[in-house]
Parts: sequence; structure tokens; C-alpha cells
Amino acid sequence: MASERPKNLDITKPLLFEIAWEVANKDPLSELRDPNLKLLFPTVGGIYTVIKSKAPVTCQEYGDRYCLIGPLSYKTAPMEVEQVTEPQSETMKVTLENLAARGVKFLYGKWLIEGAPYVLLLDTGSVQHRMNEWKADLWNIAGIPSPPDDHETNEAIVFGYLVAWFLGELTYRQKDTCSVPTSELNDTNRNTTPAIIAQIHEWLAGVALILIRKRNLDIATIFTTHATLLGRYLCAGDVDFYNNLKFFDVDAEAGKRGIYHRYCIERAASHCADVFTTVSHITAYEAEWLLKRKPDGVLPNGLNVVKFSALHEFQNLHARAKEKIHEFIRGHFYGHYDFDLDNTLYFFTAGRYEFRNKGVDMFIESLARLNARLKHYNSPVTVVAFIIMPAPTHSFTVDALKGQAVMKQLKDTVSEIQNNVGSRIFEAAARGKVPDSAHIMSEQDNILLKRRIFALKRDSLPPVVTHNMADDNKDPILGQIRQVKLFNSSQDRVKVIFHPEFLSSNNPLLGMDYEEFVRGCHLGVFPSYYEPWGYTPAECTVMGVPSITTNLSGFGCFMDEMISHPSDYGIYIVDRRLKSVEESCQQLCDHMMDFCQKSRRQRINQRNRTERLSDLLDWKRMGLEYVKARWVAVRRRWPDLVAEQEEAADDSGDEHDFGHGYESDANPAGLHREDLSSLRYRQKVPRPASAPGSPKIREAFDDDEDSLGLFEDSRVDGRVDANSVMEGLKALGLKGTSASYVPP
Ligand code: G6P
Ligand code: 1S3
Repeated sequence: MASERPKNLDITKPLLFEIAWEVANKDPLSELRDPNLKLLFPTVGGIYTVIKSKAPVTCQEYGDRYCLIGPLSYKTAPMEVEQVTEPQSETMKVTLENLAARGVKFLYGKWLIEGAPYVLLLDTGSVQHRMNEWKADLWNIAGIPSPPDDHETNEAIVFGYLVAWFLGELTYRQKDTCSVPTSELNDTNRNTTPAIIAQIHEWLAGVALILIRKRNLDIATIFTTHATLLGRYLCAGDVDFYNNLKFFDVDAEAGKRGIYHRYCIERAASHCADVFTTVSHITAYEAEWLLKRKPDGVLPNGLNVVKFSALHEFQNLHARAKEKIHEFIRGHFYGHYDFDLDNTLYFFTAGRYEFRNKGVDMFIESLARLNARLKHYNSPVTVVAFIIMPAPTHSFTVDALKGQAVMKQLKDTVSEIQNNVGSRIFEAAARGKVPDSAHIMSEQDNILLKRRIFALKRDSLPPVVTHNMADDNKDPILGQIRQVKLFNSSQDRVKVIFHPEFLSSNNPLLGMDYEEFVRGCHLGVFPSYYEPWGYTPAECTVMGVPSITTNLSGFGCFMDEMISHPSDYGIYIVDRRLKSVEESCQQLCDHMMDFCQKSRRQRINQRNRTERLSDLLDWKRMGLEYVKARWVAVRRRWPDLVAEQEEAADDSGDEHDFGHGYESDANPAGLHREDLSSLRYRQKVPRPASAPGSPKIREAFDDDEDSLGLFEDSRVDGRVDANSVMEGLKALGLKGTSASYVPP
């Protein structure tokens, strides 16, 4: 069904479809449960966070012209989506009716999140009977094989065919129906046909892109990958990934790992898109070698930054949340609670259980070194290091539950005694006497208290893990904790608590949700080896919690580019790129040791500075890269229309109006060449007003080569010629390396 271009195609007010497996769907499926990777548990995937948190800015820009497409999960969809009966436009209505008439089931409505975008969730189960036909078709048209027993790939194929079916039908129906959203309809646009942009995230939705290209649908496309399949697999193994990136025999490597067919989908999707993007420079470089297409640009991930009206509110939140962690610690360490909580620092790492990729191996090794150093210097500081990573378990350990129970009993007893004592004092005082302090506590109170104190005795050390692990002996985290002998003994200055389940406020041990927990901690530690972006340190930053990351994570590289002395601002970046593992471990330990030597006042100051960086990560700013990507896609898909648009703008002498209109209107298409530069000037990030340690935000938007100037004009031959692996690696994240737009 090759679609012809309608005569009155309007590229200035396009429709935008954003397609991902994680749309209104927290189950990331696929590789997260792959036994080879030991990524055993579904988590709230990073892509879900990207899409959900970005929705408000995209809705602001596109209004009812925006619709997300994802798979329909009957389990979670009713909680996420409110069905609507009146579709966005006439075309949408007709298209959905046609799909329904052909037996496709779906849920169309508003996603119950900020911005309330339209969503279309497609039920892959309703068309299962066509799966084999479609798999055969994919082989015939694109040479992509698909084994019968790979459930995730089967789902990805069915989903892709459904999406392409929907988009094909929509472009076809545009001919005889009005596709301008009803809410925007007026006399001027009634007879126009809005252009369509489709942005597709990750290989799981990638089949749709291959079909759009094969069927020649008149749609401007963007493929955004948040990691590469092969990169993740290679890094999780024992491979010197970055130094060999250029030399991998990609097909063979994918074949060896049983992911050749998935790899084919990912690679084909990246090549079929008008614009190919990733989330960081480091992943752009990886994609260039592993997927064999240089990304056209980088779309860093943002967050919705919520500013408190009182500047220090986040500091108060820290103090309150820390108090809750203290409570848990008293219970967990009962019988061995011999350290000073006022001199205790809470470090943590969290995320999906990827032992090597997320750098848990390095974290534990460095904690052992930190322990030795703190002991050596007789430091009064105690560090409690939490590892929050879900793994298969059989519920909480009795010991962990008992700790909280005995502490609660003690607390209740003390408050009972407190009441008794209070009554006695009051009674005596009411009679005009000062009570005798020796008798202020009754014999009964003493016995009760002694009983409670007796219950705090224990023979064993406080456990390093809060749950009964399904595979205790083979668990890599426990294995390494045992190896470095961090057993929570009294002499240890570093204590470890592995909590193999995500946090929630209903948790009987640590009844806090993740955000509250992070706020209560002092330092997040994320020494990742493979981390295309890394939301965890970014989340720390917006909450004003310092963190350690690496120059192999997208976030780390980004911050390094944006700030001249990141550590002043509580962003410590371990060099895992050009240093040996030993040196990186030492560096991580040094950073943690430095942090332990800070006074409370210094920590408070540092938190203030960290929090000030949050504007850098706000979608209001990061979202502009998406705007640029869409604009380049439109430009590539309809160069003649863009040229006409520009000419018209030139004729009417309204270049400046275009530029000015851009921000408020945020219209991605039909922009004049000048617009990019005007956008740059307008978005220049002000330098935070603070003492010398302040970050020198580089004049990113003034300098073509610098940091966020990631997108250059598509016709400029600005490719970075990565002659050697080391050169390429050095170049990553440094000046002049921005992936540039080159015609596909
Ligand atoms: C916040 C609170 C202070 C508290 C401090 C503790 O800043 O507003 O009242 O003293 O946290 O900081 P610390 O780094 O020792 O947890
Ligand atoms: C990916 O999720 P992950 O934790 O598997 O996508 C995230 C969102 O772009 C990114 O933050 C993360 O680094 C990637 O690895």
C-alpha cells in the first residue's frame, strides 16, 4: 500500500506518533529476563520513564496532534488509560473503525499522566492467527529470520505489523477524511493534510519502521535506540568492550548469543529511519560500530523537575527521610547497634540487576577498600551501603523481620514507660513535690525494659541481605560480599545491606518509596560499565543528592561536558574509559573517602549545589533535542516542501518571526535555517550564581562544536572519522564529536 503524497500536505502542523513497547506499559519484556544476561526481573524500565516524563512537554508542543502507541496489557492498561470514545480527528475515527472491523482489538484513550496524551494500545493477542504469515513476510521482504520459540520477538513482530497497518490505514484515509484534530480545526486548515512523523523507540517497536520504509508510507521517521542489544550482551560478558568495539564481527557475535534475529530487527530499523538517534554520545559511538549506521544526533534523557517554592524544602525532606532510614537501621543492626547515627552516611546503588554493567562489582570492591581506609584512620564515620537490585527471592528473612519487630516493641515499651513516668511526675508536681529521680521508674517499668533489652541480644551478625535468595550460592552480589568479607561486624566501618527488591512504602522493613529513600541518603554510587544514559544519578541530581557515576555512562559524559568541575557540584565521575579496573576502583574509593571527610556543613552546601544543576536535566531543555530531530526528519522526508516553506518565509521577509515563533509555537517543521541558531541563543544556560566552585556551564549553544550543539545541518559533512578505537573513545564526550546529521 504505497501512499501517495496528498496535494495539500502541511508540514508546519504535523501529527506526531511516538511508538514504544513501554507506552503505558511498565513491563519491559524481552532481554530483561534473558537467562544469559542474568537480567532476571522486570523493572520499571528506563524507556517507560523517558516516555512518561517527556509527555508533558510534547503535549504542550503538539496538543491533540500527539498520540503514543504501545501494546495492550489487559492487566495494567485499565490503571493507566482512560478510554475515550471520540477520537482526535475524523481520520483517526475512520481508521480505528476499519481496524476494529478487521478484528484488531485495541484500547484508545488518554494516558492518565501529566499532559494526558492520547494513546492507542494495540492488542497483539487479537491477531495472533496472523503471526506466522507476518513472520514469513518479514523474511521475504527484509530477510529477517525469526525462530519459533522466541516469544519476545514474536510479540515484536506482531506489534510492528499492527503499528504499520494502523499507520498505513491512517495515511490512506487521510485522502478522503480530515485529519486535523477537531480541537484545532478552523477555516484555514480544514482542507489541509497534516504531515505525519513517527518516532519509534528500540528494537521491540522496530519492525514497524522496516515496514513503513518497505511500504513506502509517506511518513517522516525517527528511530531512537536507548542501548544496543549486542552492546549490552557483550558488556555483560567478560569482554574489553570499548577497546574492541571496532573489531567485533557483529553477525557472529549476535549469532553466538542467540540474538541474531533481534539484532537484525534493530539494525534494519536504524537503517530504515529518516533520522537515527541514541541517548548519548557513547551509545552513538557504540551504535556506529555495532549497527553500522552513525547516529544522526543524540537525544539525552530529561526529567520533570519540580521546584519547591521554599528553597530549602529539599534539605528538610532529606532530614525527614534520613530519620526513617535511621529507624530501619536501628532494627536491622539490633544487638550490634554500636555506631553513632549522627556520624553515619548512607550510600546506595540501585537499578536493574546487571552485576557488571551497572558496576556493582566495582562498588563492592571499593567499599571493601573504603572499609580498610576508614579503619586505618580510626574514622568515627560509619558508612551503610545499600544495594537495591531486584533478584528472585522467597520473601524476607526471619532475622530481618525480627530486627524491625524487636525494635518496634522496644519503642512501644519506651513510650509506655514514658507515659507512666510522665504521669508520676505530674502527680507528684500537682501535690507540690519534686519526684525522687531514683523512683521515677517503677520496678515494673524496669523489668519491662530489661526484657526488651534482653530481646535485642543476638548471636549472629546483622545480615547483609534482607531476603531469602532463590539462589543464594550463585548470586554474584552475595558472592562478592563474601569474597571481600564485608559481614557487618562491629569493627567494620562500612556495613552492607543488599535489598533484592524494589522499595515501596508498603515494605515491612524499609517502608519508603524509592524517591523518599534517595532523598534520605547521602550519596548515590553508580559505577556503571555499560550505561547508555543512566537515570539513577540524574534522579539523584534533581533531588539534590550527590552521586558518583562514570565516563562510560551517558549521564556522566553529559555532565562532564556541561560543567567544568562536576565534583564541586556533587557529581563525581570515575574514569572507566582510559584507566585500568584497578585504577578506577581506587578512584571510586578516593571519591567515597573524600565524601566521608566532609563536615555536615560541607554536605549541606554540596547538596544545594547539586540541586541547582537540575535545570540542566529538565525536559523543557532536553526536549529541544527531540524538536530538532523531528525537524530534521521532516526536512529529509519532504525537502521540497521545506524549501518552499523557506522560500515563502524569505519572500515575506519573516525569518525572524519564524525564529521567534519557534519557541512559543514549537513547530518542528517548516523552519528556516536560521532557526536553529536563534534557538541556541535563546536557550543558553545561565551560569549558576555561586562561589568559585560553581560549574562553568560552557557556552554550549554559542559554540557549534560544543556539548548540546549536537545537531548540525544535515547537509554539512561533519562526520567524525574515528580512525582508531582510542581516538574515537577519547573523542567521545569531548568537543567536536557531536554526531552530525548526515543523509542516510
Ligand atoms: C538538612 C537539614 C538539616 C540537617 C542536615 C543533615 O540540611 O535541613 O537540618 O542538619 O540535613 O545533613 P546530613 O548530611 O548530616 O544528613
Ligand atoms: C536503558 O535502560 P537500561 O537501564 O537498560 O534506557 C534508559 C533510558 O534511555 C537509559 O537511561 C539506560 O542507561 C539504558 O540502560
